[in-house]
Amino acid sequence: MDISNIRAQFPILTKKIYGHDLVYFDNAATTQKPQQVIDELVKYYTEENSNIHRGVHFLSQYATEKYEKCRTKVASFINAPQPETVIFTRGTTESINLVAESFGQAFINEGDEVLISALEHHSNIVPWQMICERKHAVLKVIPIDKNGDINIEMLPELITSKTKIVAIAHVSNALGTVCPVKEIIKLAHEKNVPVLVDGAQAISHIKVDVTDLDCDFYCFSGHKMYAPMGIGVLYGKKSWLDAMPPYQGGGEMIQHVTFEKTTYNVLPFKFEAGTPNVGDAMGLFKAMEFMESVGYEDIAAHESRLLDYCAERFNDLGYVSIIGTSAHKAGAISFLLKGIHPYDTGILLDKFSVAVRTGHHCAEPVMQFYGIPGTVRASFAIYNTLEEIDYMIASLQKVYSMLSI
Ligand code: C6P
Repeated sequence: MDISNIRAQFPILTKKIYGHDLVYFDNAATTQKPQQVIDELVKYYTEENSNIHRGVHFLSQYATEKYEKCRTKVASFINAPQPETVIFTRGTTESINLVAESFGQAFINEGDEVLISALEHHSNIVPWQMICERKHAVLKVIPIDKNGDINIEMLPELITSKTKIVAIAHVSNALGTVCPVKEIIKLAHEKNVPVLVDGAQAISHIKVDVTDLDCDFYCFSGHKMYAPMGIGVLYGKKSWLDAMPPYQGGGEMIQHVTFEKTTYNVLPFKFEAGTPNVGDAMGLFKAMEFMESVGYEDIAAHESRLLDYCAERFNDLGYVSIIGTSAHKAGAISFLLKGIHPYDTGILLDKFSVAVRTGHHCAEPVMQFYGIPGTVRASFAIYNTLEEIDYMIASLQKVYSMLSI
């Protein structure tokens, strides 16, 4: 794999910040965009822009066809059985809120239980808390161990006859732990409990096959997989999506409206009220093409080399503690310099033009578990290099010598 060829496709990577070459290690927050994605947005708004599904004119039909082609491509990208099981949303957060609200409205009642894990991002906690509060249901949590692995042995006792859904991250954004979602889904299904997988941090690193996983719902954001912000996906099994009520009301999601009664549209339109994000769907199409041009095998191999190398270099320094030491990690490494607040490390790294994320990473319960205010997180993408890690390590040595006096 030719990384310099891949890097050449990302114009922002030539940017200098404070006079240094940008080292972008904040890919878990959002990835950078390749030229073909950027070009597609310009092309769409220059030549193709139109509202879709409602015009008889050329542009409307053309844009409709391209938008639906994107849905079909997403379906094949994640091996969903039918395109109509792919719902476009604004991102993972909206996908999870859609399920919590709509599934919760139909299937969660007083005294029922929703099971999540202690690793979750706030987006996979708060929507469930909100529906549980409204329905007087109970939110239960699968604990994690010191390595940041989910305590899967506890699952059989945590899934009870009252459990209505399990919602779990595929990859933890705070620690990088890859969760054994296939095993969790199998265990939950043995008790007829559906499973939602938050794939926000998995989709750019791991080949996702929703049919093989047999998950009931899978959620991800385009912007974490080289696509624009503002477009995301909810995959759902057709039987669940058919049984769930609409999430939002408005244009497009209806069949007929009278003041007395409204009948709803078929899938996927039932869950896509209002004008959708057509331009960014086009960008998502190009992002999937980009990822396919590299291939998941090469992506995973390269990124795991980066992770292993980074962990080794941290260990060599002797004053770095890695937070989250699971044997199964993808994409991100969280760490602390001994005795130094993560914000201080992050702010100084920025001065060396190294972009990392600091803080609780919208996963406060994970930080509470470790009894720390937050971490510094370096998260990698396909265009990152070992040399960039060397540069971060050299920068960290300077940061440590400045702050450890
Ligand atoms: N995590 C991070 O820096 P949205 O914002 O809807 O695209 O994704 C939300 C989300 C849900 N689940 C997980 C596991 C996530 O990591 C994220 C987003 C970013 O870690 C921004 S907080």
